[in-house]
Amino acid sequence: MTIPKSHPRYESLRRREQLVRAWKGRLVVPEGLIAHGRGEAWDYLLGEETPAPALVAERAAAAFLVRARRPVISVNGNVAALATKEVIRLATAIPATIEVNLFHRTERRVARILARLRKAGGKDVIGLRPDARIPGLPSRRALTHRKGVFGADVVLVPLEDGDRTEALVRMDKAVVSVDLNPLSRTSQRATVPVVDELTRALPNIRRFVRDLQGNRSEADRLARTYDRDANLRALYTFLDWRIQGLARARGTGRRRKTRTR
Ligand code: PTJ
Repeated sequence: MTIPKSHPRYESLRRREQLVRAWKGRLVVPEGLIAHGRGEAWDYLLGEETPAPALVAERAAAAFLVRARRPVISVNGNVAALATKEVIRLATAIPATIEVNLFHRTERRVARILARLRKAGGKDVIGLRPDARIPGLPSRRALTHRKGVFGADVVLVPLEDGDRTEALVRMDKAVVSVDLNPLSRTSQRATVPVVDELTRALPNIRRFVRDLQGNRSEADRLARTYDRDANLRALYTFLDWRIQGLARARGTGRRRKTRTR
């Protein structure tokens, strides 16, 4: 299906098409389509734009990644479907290792996602033949690499399940999450929870990485002073303001700002 660029929901529909295509190509699992719908619902509430608190978290995320000794970006099926190029651009900018790590793991799907990342220019990309296990994780998500997530000091985990975030934090790693759901266990447990849509968050983080690479003292300051609880509180306040605004607009018969189909 060709979606006209003039369609008011062009970006959202394009993302859906990308996911469906990746599902047909067996990169994405059906559960990934459900997870995407959940993310979309939150994005509606957030106004389909990066909220200011998310921008603050994205800058802090960049600071952690710039200062890291062994930064790793974890990629699953949905992330590969939606943001292969952006993951590679970010990994190149940091620079970071990319590890394919799947919740619904099959070696074939890992191989397919690896091939997609390499074809798009990914160099330091691993995932097959894992040589370590994340302690305390019963799922196949635990299978990992010493050179990747297992040995990392900072791990970027987009569209993650809460179990692994918790396990990685227990391992004393700094975990940067990207998850539109501010109530998910991932957002609640990550060191730097970025509550934003993946394809908006990754380019923002990359821009901040570029800025901070030229200003290490600012990166140090940000990593030292970043307050995740205050940032999440600001996000909840933003959500509250959005919903109150929608309620007021309805009460007065004014048009809602939320874009609808
Ligand atoms: O490819 P696999 O096997 O590793 O499986 C990937 C999924 C996504 C199915 C797996 O990690 C999973 O089940 O994730 P969850 O527990 O559903 O969590 C995904 C989270 O990502 C949810 O909280 C969604 O709100 C959020 N989300 C979905 N799409 C986006 C998103 N957040 C940001 N940007 C999105 N585009």
